[in-house]
Amino acid sequence: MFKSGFVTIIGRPNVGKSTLSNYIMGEKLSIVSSKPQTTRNNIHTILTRDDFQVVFVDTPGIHKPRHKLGEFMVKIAEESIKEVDIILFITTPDDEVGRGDQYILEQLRNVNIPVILLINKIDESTPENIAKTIKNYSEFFDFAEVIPISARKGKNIDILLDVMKKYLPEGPKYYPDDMITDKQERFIVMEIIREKALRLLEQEVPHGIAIEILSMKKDRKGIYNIEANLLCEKASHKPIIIGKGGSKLKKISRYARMDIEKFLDSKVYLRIWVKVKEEWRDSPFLLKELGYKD
Ligand SMILES: Nc1nc2c(ncn2[C@@H]2O[C@H](COP(=O)(O)OP(=O)(O)OP(=O)(O)O)[C@@H](O)[C@H]2O)c(=O)[nH]1
Ligand SMILES: [Mg+2]
Repeated sequence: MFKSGFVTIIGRPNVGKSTLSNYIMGEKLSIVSSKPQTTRNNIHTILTRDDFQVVFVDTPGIHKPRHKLGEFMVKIAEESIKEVDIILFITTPDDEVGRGDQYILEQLRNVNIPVILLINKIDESTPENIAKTIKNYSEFFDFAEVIPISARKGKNIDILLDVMKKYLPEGPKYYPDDMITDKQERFIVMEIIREKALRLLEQEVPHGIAIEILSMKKDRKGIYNIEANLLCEKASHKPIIIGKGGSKLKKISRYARMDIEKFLDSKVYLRIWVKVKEEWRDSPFLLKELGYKD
């Protein structure tokens, strides 16, 4: 019997949703950073095995939004629970069920879908703390299963896949074997550049960044020529992003190029221009232009 279905990965920002999605896929399709609110779109990835196919939805972390971009992110994350067969709710070891998690779990109370609790980052915790977390969360919500994992180290992910398979309904193969995501190459290239900016910049600067791919063409020698705008929110951010003598921007470009070459399996020329678009995170028009739309 072939099984298939949709599985959403939800939780607060920074708990490791994208790291888990990447580990399961064995490929980096979602960007990861130590800063919260890294993921901004729902990213579908497709895992196909002999006897099942799962479409995972990596979602933006659910948080209290402070601008229209945040509202968009939370909305699409919350909507993901309506269209799936299994919900993977991720959290990290903690003394109590925090407000953020309480808010998310309240919304899951009335859905008729199995919710699996994943306690991530156990590599940084103790057995006592993990046990306490399991107890507190299980008292707060009726989970179908509880699995402590480390997405970074790949711990207990095999168990997670086995458990998940149990809850998958019988169904067809929705996508061809070789399809691993619904996202275009262009989207992933844009995200790789944004990831490097997120990692190399500090404070509020990286959260106000968006990437616009202006062109992406393969020339006759098989080299990709990519041109992109790096948008920032404030004029004062521009010199920070460019850095002394252009050093910061060069670093962002260099790291991005290396990852894009790996992803496209090809040599890449990458040019990035920094542009200011005042308060784009609150402009419905710009949000739509940059791909943050339903
Ligand atoms: N120690 C440890 N760190 C982890 C683990 N999983 C993820 N991380 C780290 O946690 C940080 C956040 O990881 P992400 O995968 O970007 O988290 P996310 O939930 O997708 O975050 P948003 O997209 O912002 O909602 C990164 O620095 C990861 O390397 C883990 O199992 N153990
Ligand atoms: Mg993420």
